[in-house]
Amino acid sequence: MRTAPTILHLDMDAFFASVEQASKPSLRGKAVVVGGLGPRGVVATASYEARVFGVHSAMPMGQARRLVPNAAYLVPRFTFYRSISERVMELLRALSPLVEPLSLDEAFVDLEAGGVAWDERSARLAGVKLRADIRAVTGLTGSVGLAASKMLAKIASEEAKPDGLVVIEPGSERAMLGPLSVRILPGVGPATGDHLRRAGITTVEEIVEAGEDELVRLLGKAHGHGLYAMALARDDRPVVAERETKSVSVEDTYDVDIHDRTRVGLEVQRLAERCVRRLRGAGLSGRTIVLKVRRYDFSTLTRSETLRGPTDDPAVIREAAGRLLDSVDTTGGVRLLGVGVSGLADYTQEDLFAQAAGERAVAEGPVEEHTAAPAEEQPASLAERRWPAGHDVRHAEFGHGWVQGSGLGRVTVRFETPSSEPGRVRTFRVDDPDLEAADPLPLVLGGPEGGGGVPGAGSQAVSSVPASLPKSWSGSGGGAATSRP
Ligand code: TTP
Ligand code: MG
Ligand code: MG
Repeated sequence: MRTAPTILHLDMDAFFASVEQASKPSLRGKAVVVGGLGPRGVVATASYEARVFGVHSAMPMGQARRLVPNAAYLVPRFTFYRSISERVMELLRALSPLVEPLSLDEAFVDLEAGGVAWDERSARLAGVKLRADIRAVTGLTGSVGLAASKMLAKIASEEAKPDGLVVIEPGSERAMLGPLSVRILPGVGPATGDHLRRAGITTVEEIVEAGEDELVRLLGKAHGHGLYAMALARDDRPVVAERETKSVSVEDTYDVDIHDRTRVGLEVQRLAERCVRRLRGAGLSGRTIVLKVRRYDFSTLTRSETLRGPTDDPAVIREAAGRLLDSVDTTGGVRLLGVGVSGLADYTQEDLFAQAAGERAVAEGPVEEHTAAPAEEQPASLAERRWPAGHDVRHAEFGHGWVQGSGLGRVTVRFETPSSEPGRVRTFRVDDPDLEAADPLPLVLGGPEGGGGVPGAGSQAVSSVPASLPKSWSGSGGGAATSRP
């Protein structure tokens, strides 16, 4: 194990909820709950103001509403969160080539490998600067942990929450871990925790006292062994750059070029289904669908379409691949076809999924509604679906605002922007011709590229290009089925 606290763990504070508060001045300092508003909805996250009342991730939405009836209840805006996450990850990649993202709001960084830190002082300075940069670029706060191992860096960032920085000095690890609950160790969930408790082990210290043999006897060889090492603060796991799977794709080369357009269409559908099986097998979903076509003359092109949220729905992916094929000229025949999904996510929570599908249906307009998730996964009313709570709108006369609520043929909008004072509320008919859906505004004015805080991939992802149009397309030359280097 290294001797300086040069592994950094960053985790953004109340990420989705903080983004919403930064977007909506009237919600700052208030209880905000982001999650599925449908009947099976669960909380994705809650602002710290709402957590005081006991609301937490994965809690049924109904329970949250009973605990904090006055909170703002908002539908997640994955595309926007992802664009902000991208900006944060860029800042991390500027520190080191070894950045290991764990989720949208969380990553390990090996500062030593980046040459930006070699001892406690330089590591602390890098952490302080990172937090300031994140604030400047995104307007949000993230908490930083610094330690000599991944396990301890993550524990440190947890301790630092919210809006803080904690360094665990090498040498102090054992003393620090000792009195903590066994649940702090990676791999100790409720079940293992219970199992250990029944054996009289509740703290990390007690694991060490019980000894390795006892741990192996209780939990089996692999788990017992690993856990004992963690309890002794022995953790040599390296920071691994990027996740390995950036896209999931399948392709077929044909012995004889396919000329028949119907047959090409069927092959694409078949490949889409195979691709979904792989995607699901890996427990992933993705938001960019890629079609690859190699023509008779070996010219190869890829076309892609980016949905508003990640999906693993075969119907959605088949349809997207079909639409992409519509824009490709295959006269002369094709030798190879491929279908891939990139922009991978591991939101496996079905409910958030349904929300993402809802988001997409809104983006594509009512005509496409049949492509969304099954009816029972949809929020209650059409109005709620067309005007999801929390989403941005624009009114011809009153300007930019967001949906505070809708129902009974009405939609209530609060008119404010990230840089304005808290705004006023007005109510309209849901079919008011002056009201239209809008893209989120940058959270920070005057970002590095001059335009705003969320440029680059972000502003593209939330640009006014309809979600159903191809986002990118590259000409000949064997384009890879990934959207990002
Ligand atoms: P977390 O980092 O676990 O939580 P958080 O950022 O909201 O709060 P904090 O880190 O300050 O404790 O998750 C990051 C985001 O991932 C979160 O804002 C929403 C989403 N999420 C879900 O959608 N479902 C979940 O069950 C969890 C835990 C998170
Ligand atoms: Mg977080
Ligand atoms: Mg996190």
